[in-house]
Amino acid sequence: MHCITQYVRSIYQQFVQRMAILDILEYPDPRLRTKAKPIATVTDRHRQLIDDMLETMYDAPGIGLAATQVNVHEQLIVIDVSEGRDTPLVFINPGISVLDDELRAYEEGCLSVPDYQDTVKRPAHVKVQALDRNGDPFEMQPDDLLAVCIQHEMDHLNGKLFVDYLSSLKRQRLRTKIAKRQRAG
Ligand code: K1U
Ligand code: ZN
Repeated sequence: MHCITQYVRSIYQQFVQRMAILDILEYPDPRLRTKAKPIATVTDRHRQLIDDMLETMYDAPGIGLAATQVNVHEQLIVIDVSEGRDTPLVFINPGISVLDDELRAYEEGCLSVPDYQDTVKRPAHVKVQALDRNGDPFEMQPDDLLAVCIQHEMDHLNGKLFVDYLSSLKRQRLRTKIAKRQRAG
């Protein structure tokens, strides 16, 4: 993260607003399978959750986080794919339409599946509609990593994980790796 961005953020948090680092649920926690509910009205409670989720995402570090991953089952996502880590995006009640048949393969990771990456193919061209942190609607046609990340985070809101796209052999290997790690403490 750029030093100046980090410095400004830490001063802001210290004096202006209290934020919290939230616990991230880890696969195979069954709570990750919960379907998130739409948010009827965006309130200050949601804005606090957004700030806490951004703080948690930057701290992890990650490029996205869905409310499901912090055990809040409402349709809310935060993302920052910028190089400077200074362009936070918020998507409330996101909807997606696939624009054509083209798929793109990308090596994905997940904060709920630590130390594991694998390739997933997803639609390359999508249109996303959502509400922002003030409850105002917006629409965008994201490219590249942002398109991948939005789809990954929207899957979380539907109780789906990127490992669900993998072969059963790969998923079995992953479960064995996690079980071994848990035994080792
Ligand atoms: O949803 C999540 O668990 C966050 C996940 C998002 C994601 C990454 C890659 C492809 C699709 C979706 C992550 O952020 S994993 C960590 C990561 O990719 C990363 C962390 C620091 C710098 C750059 C990338
Ligand atoms: Zn994830």
